[in-house]
Amino acid sequence: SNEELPSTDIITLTRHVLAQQFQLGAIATGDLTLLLTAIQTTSKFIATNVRKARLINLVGLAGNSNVQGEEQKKLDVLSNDIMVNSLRASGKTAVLVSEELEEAVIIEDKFKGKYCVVFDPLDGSSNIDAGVNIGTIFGVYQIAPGSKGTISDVLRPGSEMVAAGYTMYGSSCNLVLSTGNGVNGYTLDTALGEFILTHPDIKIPSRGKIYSFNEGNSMYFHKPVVNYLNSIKYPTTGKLPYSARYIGSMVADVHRTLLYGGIFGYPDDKKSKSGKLRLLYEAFPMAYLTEQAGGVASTGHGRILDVVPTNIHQRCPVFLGSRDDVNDLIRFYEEYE
Ligand code: AHM
Ligand code: MG
Repeated sequence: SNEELPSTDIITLTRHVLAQQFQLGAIATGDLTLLLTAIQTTSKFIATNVRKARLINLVGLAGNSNVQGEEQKKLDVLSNDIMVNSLRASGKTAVLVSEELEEAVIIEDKFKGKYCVVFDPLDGSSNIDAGVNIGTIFGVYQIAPGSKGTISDVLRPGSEMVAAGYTMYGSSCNLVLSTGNGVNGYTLDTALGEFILTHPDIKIPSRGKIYSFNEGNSMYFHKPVVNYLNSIKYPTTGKLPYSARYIGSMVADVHRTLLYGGIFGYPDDKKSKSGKLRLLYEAFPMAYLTEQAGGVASTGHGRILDVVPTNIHQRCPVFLGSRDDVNDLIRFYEEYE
């Protein structure tokens, strides 16, 4: 009969990354695979907490006490703790930068490894209490040769990252990852507790039909952005206008952009001089994934991955997505230069 048999040869994230590392031969020590195993574990742990948040009173403000008198932690604080603990214990990290922590964490010698991880443990905070998609964003650097792991190991352009990705907590839990060799998407099989390769070799369409901006900020936008948005909303020469989609969770908006194409933007404007999104653990990882998927990621004035950070929490304007769409926007910027 035509009945499809279930596959007996599933490709888990660990298997897939290991296979890619094998191809690199001698350079690969398996350390990155182990680091990614730790990151997968944190994503699974955060995913279960996100799912049961309403039931165990994790939403809302931190500082409430539960019946046992223990402090209830907000989901984003909890997610941060989960990541710091797991990444430290992996023995593979030297420096950690989290959106939730003012200072970088320098890992003590006992646990020190050669990777630095920059992350936003739970991005999209305004969406948490409404049950809308949220996610974890991460980027990985390797410490410079001879370095013991200092802040300068993460104040480097995004182009020097060795891996980047995000996990989206939505109707399913999806981990999207690049180790510098294309982009792959994995879906958590909750019964197995494994991320299974479901979206191999993601490529962004060269042009899309969707734009994703917080247009509520329009009165603050600079001219190039205003003119660009008008050009796609009121097209000339018989083209159709673009559709608007804006979730307000970067992970969800970027995920859709990677799969469907189009443009996602969070510009700098008259109110927010550098935009809103953080360079190290929001803009860089998403720009890295976008480029690896064949798209373009720009500040409007240049390539995001070329920006050299001076501060771990600095902000950066972000435009990313389909090659043709982002290049259209860049042309509007060039008119004003
Ligand atoms: P957060 O780190 O406080 O969650 O803010 C980051 C989020 C991004 O996920 C999203 O792209 C953006 O903020 C949305 O901002 P706004 O509500 O201004 O549109
Ligand atoms: Mg954030």
